[in-house]
Amino acid sequence: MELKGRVVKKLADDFWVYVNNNTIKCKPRGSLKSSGIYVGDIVDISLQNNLYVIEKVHERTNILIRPPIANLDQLIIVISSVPKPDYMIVDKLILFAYSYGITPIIVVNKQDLSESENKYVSFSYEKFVKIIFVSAKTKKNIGELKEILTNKVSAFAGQSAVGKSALINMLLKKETALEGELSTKINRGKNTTRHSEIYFHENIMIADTSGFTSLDEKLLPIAYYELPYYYPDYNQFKSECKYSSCMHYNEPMVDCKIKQLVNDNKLDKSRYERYRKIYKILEEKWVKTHG
Ligand SMILES: Nc1nc2c(ncn2[C@@H]2O[C@H](COP(=O)(O)OP(=O)(O)OP(=O)(O)O)[C@@H](O)[C@H]2O)c(=O)[nH]1
Ligand SMILES: [Mg+2]
Ligand SMILES: [Zn+2]
Repeated sequence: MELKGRVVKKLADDFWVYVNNNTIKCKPRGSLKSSGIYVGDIVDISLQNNLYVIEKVHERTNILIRPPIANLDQLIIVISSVPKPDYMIVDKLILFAYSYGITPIIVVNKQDLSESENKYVSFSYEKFVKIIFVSAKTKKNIGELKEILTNKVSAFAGQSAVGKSALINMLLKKETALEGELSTKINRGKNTTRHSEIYFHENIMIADTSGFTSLDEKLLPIAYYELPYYYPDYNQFKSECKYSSCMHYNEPMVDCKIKQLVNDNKLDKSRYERYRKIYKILEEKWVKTHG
């Protein structure tokens, strides 16, 4: 009999598959290469000579190489008032998520300390990204966060010290830091393979993916001319730009609705400035690789 489950941990040739509230240790069937099976994969397993074997890997919705993980549903981008958010990181993480078909969600933590970022975050992002204002300390709105995470595989990302571990440990009911996270920190040398693992509690699944914090924009799988496509806040107005291919970049303001809206403070000016910076970086990268 075949069972369907999700790979939640991988160590060399051993795989741990979560099936019906049990974690079962498996080996891949001879014809399947271990390197072709990722944490996050949905697999069929069957019992063969008292040993569970992975028979088949189901089609993936997405796959990340660094950190190695498949079928990620959501990227939880955590910010806080202290340390102050670097919104460039937020914008890059949103782009990263969209380019892989992962839903970005913004969590504004440490509401007990200050609500100083709430207004800006709402103005700039709430039209296209779900935002949850929480406190890991007082547990404010943790119910809402749990609801969003239920039955999904999510990864947490964001600057250091915003409270990712505090939130994850609370959600997973762990008192100490995640084992996996510690090991990634220790093994952060250049050539070590990144560990990835999915931790779960009830129906919340969290991928330990410490590699997201320092996202390099050069890794964004986007060509500069595709950039406008990944800005839902701009897309809703782009039919009002003179040219359907408007990049909202070199076009003069009379021809670009986005520039006009930014100029009228209807769209966030600083997010637009970051858009220009990212555009420029991607354009330079494109020129370098395409001459
Ligand atoms: N006041 C307050 N402090 C918090 C809250 N959440 C986390 N902290 C504190 O913020 C500090 C950093 O939290 P961590 O969870 O370690 O942050 P992190 O995002 O995991 O940081 P890195 O692992 O370095 O990426 C710790 O001292 C926490 O106790 C919160 O909601 N309110
Ligand atoms: Mg941490
Ligand atoms: Zn335009």
